[in-house]
Amino acid sequence: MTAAAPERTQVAIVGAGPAGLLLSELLAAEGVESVILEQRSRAYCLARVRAGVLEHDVAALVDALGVGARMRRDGLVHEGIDVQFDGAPHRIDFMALTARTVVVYGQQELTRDLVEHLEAAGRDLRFEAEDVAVHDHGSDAPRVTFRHGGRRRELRCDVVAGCDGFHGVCRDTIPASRRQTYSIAYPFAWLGLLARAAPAIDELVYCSHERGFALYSLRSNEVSRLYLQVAPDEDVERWPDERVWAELDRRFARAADAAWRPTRGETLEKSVTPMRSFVSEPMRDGRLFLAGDAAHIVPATGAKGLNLAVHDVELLARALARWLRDGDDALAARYSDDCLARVWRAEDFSMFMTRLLHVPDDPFERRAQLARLRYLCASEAAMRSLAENYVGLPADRLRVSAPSLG
Ligand code: RFL
Ligand code: PHB
Repeated sequence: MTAAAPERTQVAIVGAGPAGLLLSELLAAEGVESVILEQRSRAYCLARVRAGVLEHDVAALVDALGVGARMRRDGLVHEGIDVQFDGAPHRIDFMALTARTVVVYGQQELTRDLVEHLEAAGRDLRFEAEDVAVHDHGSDAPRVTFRHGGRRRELRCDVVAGCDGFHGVCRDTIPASRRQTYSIAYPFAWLGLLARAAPAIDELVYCSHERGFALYSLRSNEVSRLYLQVAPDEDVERWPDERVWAELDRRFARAADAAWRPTRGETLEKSVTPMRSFVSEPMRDGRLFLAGDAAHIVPATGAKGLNLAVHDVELLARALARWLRDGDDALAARYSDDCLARVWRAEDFSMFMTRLLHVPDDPFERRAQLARLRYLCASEAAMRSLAENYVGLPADRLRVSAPSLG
């Protein structure tokens, strides 16, 4: 295989998930050049079904970048969620409790909006980049090597942004002696179903049932997204459509309305997702900066993964612009600490939501959990705490800046 002449950019971005795509947009808005290297094909990236909930400020950022037209048209603004247990739904009213909302808009759609916007603007986005490897990030002249279009290539840069998700290569480029990882593996996974079916709900229903957790979400007025708590090693083949719908009917059953059940429809996608919590610290090593799932994973119960990725790259773009354009590295020096303040808050909230709703084996734990659920839905203070975390906390709630008592 022949080698192409080395190329150069300011920021080499590894990965075209939401973190990498949005980082490229944000950098361009600051006048900083970047190249995105993505191992998968364009079609694969646009077809990947994942998250669905955008925090209030994340939706506002997408808008401010000029990429929000379709999200504002097709996205669904939700002013609350239902928490269901003992066969009855209980509403948590975000609007009343926080004056903020969330936008339900598929990550798949946001990815399409970003890819099309980057391509229309003529930005450098390369799909099917193979064998991506980061070199010399401890020096002033980092490089990324890869294969593309049948040639070996080298991209020289000022900084590498590792936006390559949990299974990417960037995190492991940092020597184990210079990072610390923290993780929890939960004893269950989610079976996710995307169905062409008009949702029988107006807002998401998080349901804790003796048979296990279930989540009723949606993508549009015609497409529903449903999840079931299953065993961690569950084989999707053991879940033909009829079994999935029957189990959803059981878990979502409402005592006050025996006829109510999820609307059925053609299966568009079905898969099993593990639930895990993971953080790798610090999020920077030399000239390699990690963002999004490359540095941290949350269980999906809190709907925080995509939102965290966006918050990371918002800080990263600002820090890199200050450094590479203005010569001031103060924000770059703080990048990891600034991100981790929000990351750990979201880790705690996601673990809280997961433990609140997924059914434990231990009967003592289950009875305590039901007491927690009843308290949550009876106490305005408890509901407000959940609501403000769910819609997204402003930065000033992530640190204690002054003594608050005394
Ligand atoms: P991504 O989206 O994984 O993108 C990483 C990209 O890097 C590429 N890549 C490489 N490229 C080049 N060379 C390599 N060696 C590479 N290795 C990997 C990959 O192909 C990919 O394109 O990470 P990013 O950008 O950090 O974004 C994170 C989000 O995708 C993730 O946190 C969310 O999907 C999590 N999540 C949710 N987040 C929310 O905020 N709200 C939700 O409602 C929500 N629901 C969910 C979720 C995730 C789920 N699954 C399937 C994990 C529901 C589910 C079921
Ligand atoms: C989704 O719609 O995919 C979704 C919504 C809320 C969650 C997780 C996933 O907490």
